[in-house]
Amino acid sequence: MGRPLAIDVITIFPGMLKGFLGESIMKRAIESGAVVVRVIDLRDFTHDPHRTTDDRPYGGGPGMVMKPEPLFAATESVLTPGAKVILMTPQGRPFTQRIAAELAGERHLIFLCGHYEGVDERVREHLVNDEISIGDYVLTNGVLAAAVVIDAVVRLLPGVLGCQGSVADESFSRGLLEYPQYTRPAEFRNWKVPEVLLSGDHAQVAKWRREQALKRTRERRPDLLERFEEHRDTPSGD
Ligand code: JDE
Repeated sequence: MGRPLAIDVITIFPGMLKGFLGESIMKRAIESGAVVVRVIDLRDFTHDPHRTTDDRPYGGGPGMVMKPEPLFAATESVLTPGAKVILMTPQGRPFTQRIAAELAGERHLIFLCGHYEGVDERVREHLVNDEISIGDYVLTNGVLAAAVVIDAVVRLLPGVLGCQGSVADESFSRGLLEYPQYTRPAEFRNWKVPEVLLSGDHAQVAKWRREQALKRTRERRPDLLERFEEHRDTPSGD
């Protein structure tokens, strides 16, 4: 096994990550030491009786803004040289498989999970060094967005998926959608598995799968196909 990836998640909803971290591949990745995850309660870095993490915006207007002091104190309590401090926000760079691979090569990731209308701009300017969006929609807070990114990154760490070799083989890693998959039985309610998959002819199977992946990508995600044709030799989903 290589060096472990350290991940800190700073949030006012630490409980929202407990189920995610305690199940399936994420649980095994933690048990195996491939990743070390700490969940930090932002309220532990407040000093007032109400444990306040947000306040009204200067200049007026609706909604609340996350205060800088608790976010700086919580981050600085875990900061290491070279750590990547990531803010989850709809304004960030759109998350892709390529960014997942990039983050899987880091040593220490610190996720700041925004809430309300956003965070004080000084957090962005002087604390954060990356901003990531998981898509064009608004969540009530960034912790589920951080969980999505962590999931995509941890499965890429050496040893986490076992010997399936499935990461490199995924057609999405090559910029296409997956081909259709079938398992037994060969006939179910009169619906038959395509004959070629039962033929044992590996070259024909590979050809069929390539065609199906291209057809599916053309129908559902022509945007991916354009990029696939532009950079046929770049090994990533971006
Ligand atoms: C992350 N895609 C969506 C939401 C927000 C109006 C209301 C709320 C740091 O600032 C944030 C963070 C979040 C939570 O994350 C997401 C998300 N990827 O929603 C807001 C923005 N406008 C602000």
